[in-house]
Amino acid sequence: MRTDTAQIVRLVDYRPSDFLIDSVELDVSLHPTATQVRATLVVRPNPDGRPGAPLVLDGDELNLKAVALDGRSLAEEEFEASPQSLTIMQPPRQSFTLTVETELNPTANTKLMGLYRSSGNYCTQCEAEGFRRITYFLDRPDVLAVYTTRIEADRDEAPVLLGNGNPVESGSVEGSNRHYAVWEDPHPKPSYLFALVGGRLGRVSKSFTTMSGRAVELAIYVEPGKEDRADYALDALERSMVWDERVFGREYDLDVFNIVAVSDFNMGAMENKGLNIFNDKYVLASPETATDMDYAHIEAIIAHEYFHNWTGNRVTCRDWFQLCLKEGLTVFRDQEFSSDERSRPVHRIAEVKTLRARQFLEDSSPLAHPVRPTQYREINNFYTATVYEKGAEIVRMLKTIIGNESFRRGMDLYFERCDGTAATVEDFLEAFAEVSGRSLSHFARWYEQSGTPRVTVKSHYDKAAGTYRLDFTQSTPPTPGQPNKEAMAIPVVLGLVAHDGSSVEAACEQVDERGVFILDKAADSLTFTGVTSLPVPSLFRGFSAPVKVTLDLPNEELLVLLQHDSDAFNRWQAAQTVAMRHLAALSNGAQVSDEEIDAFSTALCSFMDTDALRDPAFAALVLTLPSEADIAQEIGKDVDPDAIHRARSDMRRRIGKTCSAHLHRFYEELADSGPYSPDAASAGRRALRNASLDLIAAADQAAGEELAAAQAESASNMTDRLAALSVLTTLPGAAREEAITQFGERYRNEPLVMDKWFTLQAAIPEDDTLERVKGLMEHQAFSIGNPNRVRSLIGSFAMLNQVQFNRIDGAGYDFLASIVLRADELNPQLAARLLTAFSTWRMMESTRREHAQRALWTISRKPNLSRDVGDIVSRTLD
Ligand code: 0A1
Ligand code: ZN
Repeated sequence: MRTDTAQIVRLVDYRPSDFLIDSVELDVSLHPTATQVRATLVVRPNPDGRPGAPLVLDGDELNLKAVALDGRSLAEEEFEASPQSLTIMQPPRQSFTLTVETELNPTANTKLMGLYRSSGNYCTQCEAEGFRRITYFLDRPDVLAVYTTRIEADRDEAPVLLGNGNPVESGSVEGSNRHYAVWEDPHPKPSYLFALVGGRLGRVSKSFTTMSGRAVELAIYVEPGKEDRADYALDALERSMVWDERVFGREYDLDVFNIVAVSDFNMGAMENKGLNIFNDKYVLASPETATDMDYAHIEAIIAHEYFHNWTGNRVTCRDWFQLCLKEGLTVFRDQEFSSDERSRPVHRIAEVKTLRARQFLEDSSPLAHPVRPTQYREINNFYTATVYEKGAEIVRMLKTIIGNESFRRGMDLYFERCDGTAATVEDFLEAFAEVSGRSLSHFARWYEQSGTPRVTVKSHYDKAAGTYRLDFTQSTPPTPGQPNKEAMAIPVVLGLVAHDGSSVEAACEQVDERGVFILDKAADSLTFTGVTSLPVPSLFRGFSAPVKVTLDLPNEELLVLLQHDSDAFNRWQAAQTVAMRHLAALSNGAQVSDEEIDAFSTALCSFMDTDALRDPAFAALVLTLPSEADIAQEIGKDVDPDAIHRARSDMRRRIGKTCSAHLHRFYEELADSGPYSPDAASAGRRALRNASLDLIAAADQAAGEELAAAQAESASNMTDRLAALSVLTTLPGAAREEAITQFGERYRNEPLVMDKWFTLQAAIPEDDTLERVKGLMEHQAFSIGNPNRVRSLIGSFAMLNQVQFNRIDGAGYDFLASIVLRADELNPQLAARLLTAFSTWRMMESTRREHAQRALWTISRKPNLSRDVGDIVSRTLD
């Protein structure tokens, strides 16, 4: 394979930098194709580094204009420069000043790393290694400096100039149409948190007073004319700040907090100190253009980036192997925030659905890696569900194990001890070990061992003795580089439920008063005494550990939990488990009798009778069957996506028939009333109504089509309009095509809505979808250079459309391979992310497997692949 065969970076090779940089003065003169950057660095040898070592600064595609040391231009023999690095052979042994000038072309920067342009505005992205595309630097997270940034630009082109920290000066450049602004960030930070913005932007703002009385000006900058669509994000920011003060005692530390929304961004958003930069999809919302889910994502991502101010910025990471230290912890914090702001059980179910769909999938694929990886070729490929989502689950398990009070004390100690430093996972765990007095050395294995543990539970009831025994075994399958696994420390939160729904108060030594048992051996048993009738065990309440559970309970007993468990998560889980058993059997060609499906549907009906209108959001989740991708994962090998699609459609139809009366009733009773509000309760009613519509349409195409077409036409908000259109996409025919055309016309000037339109069409499970997707690539709203557009159309086809991406003729794979190669020439990060859709290839049946392997080989043989794509393709094929 001819890729950029960059070296592998290994955790064991970590050593401190030979030099430190105390301060950085950056002077950036913005120009579309010739931006001038002058960096003045105060550098000194690191007492922990190698004495007498040369100073080697990182660069990436840089164009060096001048270099001076303590004000003296360096002679040719005193340094070595290439676009990739700048070496000063014999730097002074004490502190010195290095001045480096570079010239950049932000217009030509299609990788969207470093300084680039989006809709004509200038912006930066420096995590993980983008700062080295601006100037030569020690571009590693353990080199912390204070920054002063002077930004200069044409007043017309960039009336707004923003930097990190606080604004200290601004003015005109005499004799020109240019102006400047100076920003000072007093908090030492690594280079990945640097940012600047220059452009024509609209603004919304609000004053905030912190708990100690500090005044902070909050502002969000967006495309002019879209200011009112930033109100929800601004409100979410304020709520996040209040929450972090209340729950974690964390206060904001600058005079301003700015957020800028841009249309071209590789990820969701970025936590640059005092100047967050966001993908506009996670800022802009109005009832006509955004769904309930969009509002929820905006709230979560605004919170996430804000929370990084303490978990990531004030305490940063020593090296990129510690990425989970900031990401897992910050995801945990944003999940807690959303749970407090919305419904905790509903949010927990949503978290677990995402974890299973993305992280469990990754953990069982050739791309599986530990939450703290031990090596990488390209760090951009490690912003994964494992680092983020499983990283958050580890923090949650820690809290479960040591308890709420110790957890908060541990966080306080961590902040106190590590503030202003670049920390490690060990530093984090040490704080909790200390406050709780517990050893966490076994628990730490969660950071090191990849793969999803499987826990099998067998139950035995001895009526005569009044004892109930649960036998647990655990094992973790082999993953790349880790053939043999050790037992994990798994917190199991559990309870026993009687068949009549009352909770069983039985004693068991190993279970504490909170119902927590720690399974830390390969096998262990719990014996409960004083059990007078056969109970149903409710295990892993609230999904207390990221494991796969196999339980020997019959469906009827699981359905007792759906009706009666005090733990809402397990009520939902019970329905999912029974549904999954049927779906897997049907997909494998087994007959599932009408009685069995009826028993399930009837349980759903009685659940709906008692609970649905009390918590519609929860009911909508219970009514939604596991996805086709979930079923494929459950089956695990020789997967036939067509059989899965038929099975799921069949089961939806059968449930829709049995529950028809309930569904129609909800559809009518939950009809839109009053003006749109994105709050969780209103969103829940819409969710249940639209889940009902989906099942009505599955059982009765004509009725579904009529209702959905009318709703698509008359809806007063995007949630209902999109849900209706989504139902229509399952029903081939003229009504659908008409609705798609109308939607496309109506929103042709709304790029973020056109993304939804691309996604819906890319997900149609029919044979001509591939041609449709190819046709849509020619649509005026599509652009191969914009990550949101590419992910909406191509990413959705590959990730959401199981049957068409995995076409038996291999055409879906060939298509994705060709797009990956095209995208790689512009934006390697985007290309590499698309490519991860192939990570399921080994679980397909043999014909598909061969086609996928051929497509992957085609990619791997292409000359000059980026490191991003080269790394993913080689690991996927390994
Ligand atoms: N730290 C950000 C994620 C992020 C990572 C890399 C980026 O570069 C393209 C951008 C953003 C977060 O966790 O939100
Ligand atoms: Zn983050």
